[in-house]
Amino acid sequence: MTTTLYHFWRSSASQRVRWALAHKGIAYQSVVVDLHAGEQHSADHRARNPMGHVPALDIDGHLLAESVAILEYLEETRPTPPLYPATPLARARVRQVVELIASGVQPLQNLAVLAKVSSDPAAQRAWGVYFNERALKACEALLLQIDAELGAGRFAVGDVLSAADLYLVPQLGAARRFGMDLAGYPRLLAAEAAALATPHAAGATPEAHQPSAAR
Ligand SMILES: N[C@@H](CCC(=O)N[C@@H](CS)C(=O)NCC(=O)O)C(=O)O
Repeated sequence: MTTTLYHFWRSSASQRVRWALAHKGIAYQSVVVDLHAGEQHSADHRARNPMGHVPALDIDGHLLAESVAILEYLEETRPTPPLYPATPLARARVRQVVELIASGVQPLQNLAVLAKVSSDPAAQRAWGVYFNERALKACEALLLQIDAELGAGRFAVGDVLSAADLYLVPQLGAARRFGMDLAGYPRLLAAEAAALATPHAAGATPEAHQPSAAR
């Protein structure tokens, strides 16, 4: 049965799922939904995801959307290699980081929200920076708390790559696209460097999927 990912190169939520699929060794067919051309609003795409967002994943004969639901489905159906740690507390911490990003910042700065906020690129940028600074500051403090609680690790949570990293790295990319200098977040940068050095990180990045990369 073919697995198909509907995604867009620059989408941070798509990057999370590309990375999870690669991490778990799941081959997929790639279908681009061009957000800049408004293809997310087409009837075809709304049938895949009524919210009109990417990513959507057709897997095992099911059409799934929402990256959190997709990652947890992949984890439950293909547990190895894992993306969530074994102990309940560490799993809760991974989910806390995931939620901080998936609910606490990314939805506030996606294309539809920015378009509603203003048509002025400078105002959109100021909005994006405000919400990214707020969330990244919280995330920096959270990772330090987790280090104190579970023992300092190389990645966002502990010494094993987890879903927390798959959310953190794309969000740092989004913050940079808003022009932010991230030097004030050393714990986040250290986790990012460790995560980007893992085997499947580079293949999931926006740069690896932008249209010019395929030519
Ligand atoms: N909570 C969703 C977020 C999906 C989402 O916001 N996707 C963005 C791209 S990163 C999108 O499709 N935006 C289209 C738009 O805003 O029109 C998930 O984690 O999958």
